[in-house]
Amino acid sequence: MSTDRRHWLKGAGAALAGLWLAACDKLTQDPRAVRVLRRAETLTYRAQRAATDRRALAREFTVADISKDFRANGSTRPDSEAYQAMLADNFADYRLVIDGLVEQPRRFSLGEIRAMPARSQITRHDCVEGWSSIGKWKGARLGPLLDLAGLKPAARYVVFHCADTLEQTLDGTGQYYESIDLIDAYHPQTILAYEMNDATLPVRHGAPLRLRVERQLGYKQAKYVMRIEVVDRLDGVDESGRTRLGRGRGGYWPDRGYEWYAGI
Ligand SMILES: Nc1nc2c(c(=O)[nH]1)N[C@H]1C(S)=C(S)[C@@H](COP(=O)(O)O)O[C@H]1N2
Ligand SMILES: [Mo]
Repeated sequence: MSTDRRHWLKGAGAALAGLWLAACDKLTQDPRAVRVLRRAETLTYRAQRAATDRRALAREFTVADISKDFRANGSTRPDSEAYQAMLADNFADYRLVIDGLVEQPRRFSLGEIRAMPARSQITRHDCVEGWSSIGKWKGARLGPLLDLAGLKPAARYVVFHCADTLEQTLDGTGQYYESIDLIDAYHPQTILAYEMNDATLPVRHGAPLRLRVERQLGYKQAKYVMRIEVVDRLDGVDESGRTRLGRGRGGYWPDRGYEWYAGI
């Protein structure tokens, strides 16, 4: 089953279930409707099974397993003036923006994010380049943060816009970004981490906030997250026919040929 179909089922499932309950008495008198409902039931069941796999937790490790030297990869210090200025001020002026397909666009200070429902986890980070490191992460769960903004019904993907430009391109598609679907966004281990190994998240690992989406590979773990945009599609174009998000494949590395869904 396609991911789109799954999103649709997850997003629309609850709403439809409600409608069906309300309309149920009338519908079940119509044999055609009964057939449709039965089919939807099997579909939902299959979607549920697929979604249950996706909801399983990534393996967690113990303090003794934590890597002595967690590697840093990709950008290790965004060079933009805006980032440098925030860093110089210890991120006092940093605000995480949540916008796009939300009822109420929001801006959160680090203090507000630290006051949100948090989770700690010791997990293994696997980079496609062939190395792994185990680290302890603490951060705000993404789901409750999104709920504060309130997803609009059309919401399908959550896009993370980062502070760093990894490649200089004329059209600006060299800026790092990543995206996940709503199943991963609401996964209990999906957090915006502000601590690593019991200390403030270091710059080389993504200060002040980095995504941990533990069921996926390293390049999905967006560092230097500045803005979270909720969208209905990843390949949308603007009036001039230009892709709105990078090159339209949902992430800096997916735009360059890597899988968008990098499950492990
Ligand atoms: N903003 C941003 N996020 C990023 C990257 C990057 O270059 N910029 N590199 C990715 C890759 S390929 C990996 S393996 C991890 C590295 O995270 P680490 O530096 O904490 O090990 O971050 C990912 N997230
Ligand atoms: Mo990576």
